[in-house]
Amino acid sequence: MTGHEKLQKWIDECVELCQPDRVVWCDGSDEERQRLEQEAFSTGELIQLNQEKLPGCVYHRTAVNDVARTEHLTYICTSQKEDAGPTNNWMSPEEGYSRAKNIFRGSMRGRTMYVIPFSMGPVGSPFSKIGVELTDSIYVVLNMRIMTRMGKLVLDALGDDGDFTRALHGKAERDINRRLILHFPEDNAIWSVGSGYGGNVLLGKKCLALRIASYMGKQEGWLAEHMLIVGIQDPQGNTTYIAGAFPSACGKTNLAMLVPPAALEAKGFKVFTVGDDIAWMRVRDGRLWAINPETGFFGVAPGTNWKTNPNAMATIQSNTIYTNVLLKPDMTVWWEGGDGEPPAEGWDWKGNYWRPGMTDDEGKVIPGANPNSRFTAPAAQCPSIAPNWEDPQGVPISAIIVGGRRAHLAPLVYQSFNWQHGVFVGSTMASERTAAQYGTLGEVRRDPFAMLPFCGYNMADYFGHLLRIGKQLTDPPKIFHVNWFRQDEWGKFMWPGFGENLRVLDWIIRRCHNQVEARETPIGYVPTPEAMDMDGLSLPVEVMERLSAISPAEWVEDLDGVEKFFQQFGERLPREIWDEYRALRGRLGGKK
Ligand code: O2Y
Ligand code: MN
Repeated sequence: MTGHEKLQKWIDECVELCQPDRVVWCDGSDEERQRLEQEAFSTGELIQLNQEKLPGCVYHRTAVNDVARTEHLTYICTSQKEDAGPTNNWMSPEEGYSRAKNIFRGSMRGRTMYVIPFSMGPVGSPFSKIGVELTDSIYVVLNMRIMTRMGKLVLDALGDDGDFTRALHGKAERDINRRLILHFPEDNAIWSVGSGYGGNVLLGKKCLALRIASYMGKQEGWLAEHMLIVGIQDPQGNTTYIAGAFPSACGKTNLAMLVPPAALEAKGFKVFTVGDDIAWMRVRDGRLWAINPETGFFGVAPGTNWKTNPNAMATIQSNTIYTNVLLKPDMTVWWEGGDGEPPAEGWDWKGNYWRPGMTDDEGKVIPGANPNSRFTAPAAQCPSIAPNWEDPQGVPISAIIVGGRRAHLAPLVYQSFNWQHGVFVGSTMASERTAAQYGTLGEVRRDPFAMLPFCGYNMADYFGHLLRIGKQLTDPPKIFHVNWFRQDEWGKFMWPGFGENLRVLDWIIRRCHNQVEARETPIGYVPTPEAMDMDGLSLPVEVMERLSAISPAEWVEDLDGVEKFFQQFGERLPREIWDEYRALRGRLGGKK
């Protein structure tokens, strides 16, 4: 099927290992999609949804033990343990291959192995990378079709000797005790076995576009980041691009598809979505340019509705794969935090008959949709998609925003003093766990640049790489920290809500263009109370002041946690990061 000898040899080896009954090369055509869907309908792997109400949409349920990424089974397999670093699970490549082979061996008997050539980034763009995923899952093929450019055009671009990431996936028994998600950055390879869901199996996404690509970026001098990309057009018609790093479950998709508040829309502001999860960035002419390497959104369904994210809702009305949501009797779908009243009955994400308020043996209410249920939808269908979202040269980034969920401490927004200080701010990024997340409520999880689960090498080296990239930039993006989640003494959110965030982005943009003053504090620059455009929003000045207030005592206490986090990297942590740490302590009056 291919003149690419290395590719053919690798496929032969995988066939020998997994023993599929047949091998099918995916061409990416619509005829192929229809054929695979029909086959999946006949086996029950997919259910066809109501084609009048949701044209082109299908439904899938995963195994009950297979509903989210499994970080504890995710490994970076480098020859030296230190190269994976203290924040990654590590296994030697020998052990990784050997343990995974034991699970893969013969696991595709009676099944088909699909060959998916895919490109992360527009085919032919200087940013792009090619991968080939082998999988025994039609669900994976159909998701990859939405999330990546795939098929014949990619195989043609690969030619007879192009480089590619070897990505092998097998469902095996989908037994959590026989599940491994392994990355071999030194071999440009990914092996994922024992799962059929999401980030574990759509190997172009978290595995390639973040873990393997971050390693490639360090070797080749570019950045693979867990960041959304959004363009804001001001009333004069100028568009400024912002990249934003937020931990999972902090509203990245909603921010990427923001609808301007009415008063700002009336002035002529527009928001354009470039990407909602991953940014690949390169230095050109002293600036940082970014592409979204994906072509779809793999978004969380619960909480998404026509009020919280109308652009996402419009996107998912057709050609969408719904996973683990509630199935209604009219063959449409519903989820908690979706639109309208819960349906009177339906089938829950486990396939059981469901009525609202039903309880389990422990008396807990049974949700219709899994909290991590998803939609996979084409980016091109998003009403706010930027006209240039597929520009092979990328878009120029003027600001990078980072942020987590902090009830106290962090102000609504602050600007770092410069790139080096901004890298420090990103490296101290943290989020408090919510009730929806595994772990202790309120516990602070350090998640530098939201890359903790996704950096394919030692995070200390990652900070060093960011610092080096900064030295190549004559016009670097300004780095900001935001916190939409600050609470008052009664536990009430002080910022009125997600829909108003464009006011903060507008201040950030005006800072980038030196159009607005700010107040200098020990942690960085914060807005003066009158600096933000508050037209159409009545927020008392005292609240704005409290949103920007800084408590040096709280910051000094937080620095103790930062110090502990940094200490695990030992000698490998760049000196500049410790310099920034000490400088901040000094500015706060809390010298050690
Ligand atoms: O649970 C999964 O497998 C999906 S995780 C995910 C999906 C889309 C975008 N981001 C994430 C994430 O965990 O950051
Ligand atoms: Mn993500």
